[in-house]
Amino acid sequence: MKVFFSEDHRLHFPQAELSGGQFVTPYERPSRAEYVYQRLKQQGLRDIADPGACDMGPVRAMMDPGFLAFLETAWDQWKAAGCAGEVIPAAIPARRMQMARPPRNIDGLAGYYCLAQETAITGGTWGAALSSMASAQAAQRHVAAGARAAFALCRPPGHHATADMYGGYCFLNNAAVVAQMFRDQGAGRVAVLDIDFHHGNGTQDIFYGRGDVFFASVHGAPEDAFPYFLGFADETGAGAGEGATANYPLPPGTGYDRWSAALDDAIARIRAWGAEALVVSLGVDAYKDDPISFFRLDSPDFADAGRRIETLGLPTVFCMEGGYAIEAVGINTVNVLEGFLG
Ligand code: Q9C
Ligand code: ZN
Repeated sequence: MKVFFSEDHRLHFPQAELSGGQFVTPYERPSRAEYVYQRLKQQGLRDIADPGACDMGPVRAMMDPGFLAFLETAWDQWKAAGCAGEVIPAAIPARRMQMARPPRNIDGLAGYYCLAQETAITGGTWGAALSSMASAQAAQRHVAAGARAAFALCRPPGHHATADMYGGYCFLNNAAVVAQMFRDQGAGRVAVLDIDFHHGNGTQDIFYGRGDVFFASVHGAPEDAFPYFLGFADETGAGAGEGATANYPLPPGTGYDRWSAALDDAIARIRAWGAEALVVSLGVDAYKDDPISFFRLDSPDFADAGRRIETLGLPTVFCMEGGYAIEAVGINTVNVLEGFLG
């Protein structure tokens, strides 16, 4: 399976993540990608290519222009305003502030585009986010050209980002752009299967009202897990998208039996729906030793999950999302790909 990976992910390495009222070294750190890269090579998945530049066309077509301009200039504006640290806004529009409009002040503007304050922006964030998107797009083009599957080793991840919000370590929604690229190239129906521990709120939001992209997510129940406010089982899509969203929220302590039953149901729904291409949001934070998650999957379970996903028989783009048990991230990610390859 061909892999796309850009070293430019290293441009994004904030010092600060707001966690438990303290600033800690971010869980989402460059070594995550390095461990996946090393494991790929170790296991003989050596066909690894730099993706080249991001194609801004599909990004601009999907994302809010003000949001993109914000991401590109946030660091410079923050510094120009005399702020000493990394971009972390204090105020976010909350209940009954739906009329919010983008303010001029950069602290207010960052809050306007932010959905969670753990995620800092630095001078390298925009470049890294573009390089992550570039890997996803290159993987999509490779599959569109006839390959059965490809793996985009995306960092930073994307599935929490909406068309106009960043957070949850995500800035640009790679999986959503890949799904749309399949549509633009003629696939009638595309599915996104999100197996990251966290609900893919951004991807869900982007496609919620649409009947042409199915979104399925297996994740920690929102009562107990980030992003807290989305991912309930009764979110099933709206309007033309009614029935094209499927959420499988699962409780703390969930092991592979229950998790894989949810995965099987998601796979059956995607099969019955008639998807012609598949995008997998591949997070491995469902792992038992993940430091910020509460499922109990073991490393061999990820290979079994890959086998099950393969049974769909679809052209498949894997986009890397989360996974924070640093050394196991490589093993678990590559296990999914190896399970898929059989
Ligand atoms: N104190 C992804 O897996 N909450 N994002 C962290 C740590 C945010 C996860 C809590 C988790 C975001 C792509
Ligand atoms: Zn996650």
